[in-house]
Amino acid sequence: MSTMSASTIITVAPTGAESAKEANPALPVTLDELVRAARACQAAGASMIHIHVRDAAGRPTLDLGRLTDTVAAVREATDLIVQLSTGGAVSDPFEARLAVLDAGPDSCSLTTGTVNFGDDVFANPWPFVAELYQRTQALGILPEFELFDLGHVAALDRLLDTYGPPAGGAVHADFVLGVPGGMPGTAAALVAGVAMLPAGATWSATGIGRSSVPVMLAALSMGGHLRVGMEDTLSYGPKRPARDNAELVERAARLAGEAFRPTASPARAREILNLSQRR
Ligand code: KMH
Ligand code: ZN
Repeated sequence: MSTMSASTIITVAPTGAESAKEANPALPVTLDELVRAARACQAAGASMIHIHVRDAAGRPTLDLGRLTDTVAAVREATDLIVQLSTGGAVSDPFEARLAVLDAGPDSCSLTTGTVNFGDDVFANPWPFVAELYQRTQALGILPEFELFDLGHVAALDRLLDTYGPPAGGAVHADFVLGVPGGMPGTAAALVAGVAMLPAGATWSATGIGRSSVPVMLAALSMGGHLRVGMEDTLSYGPKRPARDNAELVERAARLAGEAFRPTASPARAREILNLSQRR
C-alpha cells in the first residue's frame, strides 16, 4: 500500500527525447526555452521538473556539460526540484546514462526494467539498474522509479530488498502508462500497480498521449501525485496542440484543486520527498 497525500506534487516533463520541435513548436529544445518553460510551469503549480536536454541541432543528448549547465540554470531561475532523466533516448549507451548523475541533480529517473517502446526497446537490464541505483545512494540523489509495467513494480521491491532504501529514505515512483509495449493508460492498470508498491511509497502517474487526462483523474482519486508535460503528450486534446507546457500544468493544477488535493509548493514537495535537508 502507498500513502495518500493531501496535496499534489506536479512534475512537469517539458521535453523528452522522442518528439521533434516540428511536431509542436512550443516544445522547449534550447536552454533558454527550457528555463522559460520551467519558470512558467512553476508559476502554474509545478514543483518538480523532469529534464531531457537537446543539442544545438535539437537532437536529444546526454552531454554532461549541457546537463550540468541546465541543472545550474533551472536552479538559478526556479525553486523546482531538478530531476534529470537517466532514460535518455532508446539509443543512449548505459555508460552515458550512468554519468548523468555527475551533473548533480536533486533527483533522477530510474526505470527498473526493460520495456518495448513503440517499435524500439527501452533497455534496462538488471545489472544496469542495480549499478544506477547504488550510484544514487552513494551520491545522495533521490531516484524516482519509473514504472512502465507491472514487472517493474516487482523489480522495485527486488532493488530495495537487495540494496536497501534510497538516499534520504523516501521511496518515490512514477507510473508511466500508455506507452505502446507497457501498461495501458487505464485506471485498472494504475490500481494494480499501486497495490503492489512497497508500504509508505509515494507515487505519481502520467498517461501518454490521449490517456493523459484519464490517468490524471485516476491518480487524483487515489491520492497520487501527477506528472504532465510535452514529453508525454504534445496535445491538450483531440486535434488541439498544447499551447505550451504551462497550459498542461495549469489544467493539472486546476483538476487537483477541484479534487481538494491542491498543488504542493516546491518546499512542500521537498518535505514530502525528504529532500529538505539536501540542497
Ligand atoms: N525516452 C525514453 C526512452 C526517463 O526519462 O527516464 C525513456 C524515458 C524515461 O523517457
Ligand atoms: Zn523522460
